[in-house]
Amino acid sequence: MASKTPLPPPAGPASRPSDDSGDSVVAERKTQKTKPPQMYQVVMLNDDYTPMEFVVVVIQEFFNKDRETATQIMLKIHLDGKAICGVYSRDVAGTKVQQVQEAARQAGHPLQCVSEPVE
Ligand code: TYC
Repeated sequence: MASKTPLPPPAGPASRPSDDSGDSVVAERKTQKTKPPQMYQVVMLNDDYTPMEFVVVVIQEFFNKDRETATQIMLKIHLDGKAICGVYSRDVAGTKVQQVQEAARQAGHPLQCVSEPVE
């Protein structure tokens, strides 16, 4: 078979009618469709009985802070009555609260923390 039927020229922009005739209309969305998820801050509360050292260790362990940062947060709670330990999605914030409450319960301290929507 020496003779072959020549292939048709490749279809491309030049051989095809343009998709955009110039009079098409594109609807632009005015507002963002999806909002960023609501975030939750975990706030730790002061009390008169939980040892400072225990609070520092809890903040280091469950909120991934170094010892110096954890100490500063603990002192802020002690002086101001409360402080934010971290900001997370709702599920993660809820888990942090449970972890802190369980650690405090096991150790016999009244340490409390709560999760609340940011803003
Ligand atoms: N106020 C406590 C004390 O004097 C220390 C403390 C700090 C307790 C922070 C709770 O979230 C807390 N021993």
